[in-house]
Parts: sequence; structure tokens; C-alpha cells
Amino acid sequence: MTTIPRVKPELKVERPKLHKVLLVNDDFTPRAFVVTVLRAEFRMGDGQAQRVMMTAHQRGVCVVAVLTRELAEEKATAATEMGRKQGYPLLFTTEPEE
Ligand code: TYC
Repeated sequence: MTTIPRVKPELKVERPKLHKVLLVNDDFTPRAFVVTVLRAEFRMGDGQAQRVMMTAHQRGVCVVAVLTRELAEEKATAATEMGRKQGYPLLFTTEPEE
């Protein structure tokens, strides 16, 4: 007689780790331009964009969005590129969530 294992195979479906998009402060990019980029690339309203910009301005950095790694990197690159095209050092970076 054969014994049937009682252990059910585990179905392991892991959620992909989400990544933060961070806005980094600098001394050169105009505040209004940062707000324009946040509105265009992250679809924020004016109030939200102003608050995020001011948080980065005062604290050095602010979380802008939490997305899949691919989307976070795409958005950070596109937003950084908007600044670069105008000659500004505006920087968006990404980091994995804990
Ligand atoms: N510190 C900039 C200034 O005073 C404005 C600014 C805010 C730039 C946030 C970047 O991520 C930033 N003109």
C-alpha cells in the first residue's frame, strides 16, 4: 500500500515589491517648475503638487508616489528628464519599500 502525503502543496504567489518615487530638493530649480512637473508626470492637483514640492524643499526629500518598480523607474526618469531639458538639476529617484 502506498502512503499519500498529507501535506498540501503550497501555492506561493508573492506580491511584487513596490517602489517609492522620491523628489530630491536642490537650490536651483524654480518652485513653480517643480509643481508643473509633479502635475504633468504624477497627475497631481495644484494643492497636492505645492505641498509635495514644499515638503522636499524643507526636508530635502519627499515621497511622490508608490508604484511597481518598472513604473516607478519610468516616471522618475521622465520627470528628471523634464528638468534636464530646461537645464535644471531637478532629480527624482526610486527606492524599494521596506
Ligand atoms: N529649493 C528650490 C528653490 O528654492 C525649489 C525646489 C523644491 C527644488 C523641491 C527641488 O525637489 C525640489 N527654488
